[in-house]
Amino acid sequence: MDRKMQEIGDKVQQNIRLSKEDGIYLYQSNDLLAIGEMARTRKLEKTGRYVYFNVNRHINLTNICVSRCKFCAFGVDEDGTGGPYVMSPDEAFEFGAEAVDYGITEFHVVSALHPTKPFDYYIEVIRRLHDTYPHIHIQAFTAVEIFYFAQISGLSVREVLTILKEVGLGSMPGGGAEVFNDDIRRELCPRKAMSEDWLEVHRSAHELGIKTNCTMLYGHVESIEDRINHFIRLRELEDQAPGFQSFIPLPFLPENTKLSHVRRTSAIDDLKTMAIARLMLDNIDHIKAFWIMLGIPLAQIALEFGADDLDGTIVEERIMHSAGAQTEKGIDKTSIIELIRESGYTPVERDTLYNIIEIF
Ligand code: V47
Repeated sequence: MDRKMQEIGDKVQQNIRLSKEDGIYLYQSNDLLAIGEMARTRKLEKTGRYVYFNVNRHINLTNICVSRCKFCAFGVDEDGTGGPYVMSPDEAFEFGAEAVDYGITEFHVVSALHPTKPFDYYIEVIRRLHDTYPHIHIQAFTAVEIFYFAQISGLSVREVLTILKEVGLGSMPGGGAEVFNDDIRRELCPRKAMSEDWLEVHRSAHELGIKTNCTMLYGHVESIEDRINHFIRLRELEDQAPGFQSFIPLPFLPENTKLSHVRRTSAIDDLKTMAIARLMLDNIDHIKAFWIMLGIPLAQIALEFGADDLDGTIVEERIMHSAGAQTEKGIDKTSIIELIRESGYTPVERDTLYNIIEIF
């Protein structure tokens, strides 16, 4: 181990925050096991041998989207190819209700930026699910959607969040963050919230007592410096307005996107990113290995690289599968418990807010 790596190791041991230069150094290093070991130590300090999962159902209300981000294979035009669909509030309700008997504790509702549906439509979807199943937590709408709802309704972001909270929104997922470099956003996704907009929505949510997650989409056109800047902006927001529960690194899946020429990230990059996220995001407790994207074998290994959560059982994932994810669209609870046990960790079913439901 060289001197700089030793220095970073000492900082990690003494809980001293890593700098931007440290983060870049880690990315440039080939000493994957040293990086993994530091991240594993941090994970063990934070959450011991627990590895969390939840039993949830994803409901993607529509794939019709005015944003049409270059990295996305899910969004389509209203009158175009690719099977445009939009669920009515009744259909969304039925789709969610089907999963209730499987013991889900969370509805994970994410939409697209639909050209004509009014804000009332989204309110109605949340209200219906919450009124019938008040015990099931609703995690809904990325910051990009919330920002869009404010634009289409003429309300402020704070008003949009307050209304959604009143009808049953419990927390927000972390999507839409992509990478906080507005030159890249202008190139890949110019028609949606910019970096500061995304961060401000999460700040408002945290101030209103709504917990959120955060993500980073990596492995497209961004640089290592962009990734480290992204981590730094997330942890600065968490310092100022705490409320992030977990971070989910999202490796870019190029299939069926306008960036299909880009090579998929390597396992080395995925594991490094997991570990460096754990080390840089010292004020965010949970790091998720989203098995849907990584695949189960790599998600299991990621548990040795700082991850402490495998997300959920999901049932029917659409966004990543449009972009070529080869994994199943869902997994049952017994299998998720088994794969955590196989990795030598203790499976813990959690609710969305990380309250423990059962330790297996
Ligand atoms: O915002 C879109 C990303 C996100 C692709 O908060 C892609 O717990 C890779 O954010 N390749 C949506 N990624 C999913 C998401 C999420 C998933 C699971 C859990 C949570 C959580 C959040 O997926 C989008 C975008 O950043 N994305 N297209 C693609 N081709």
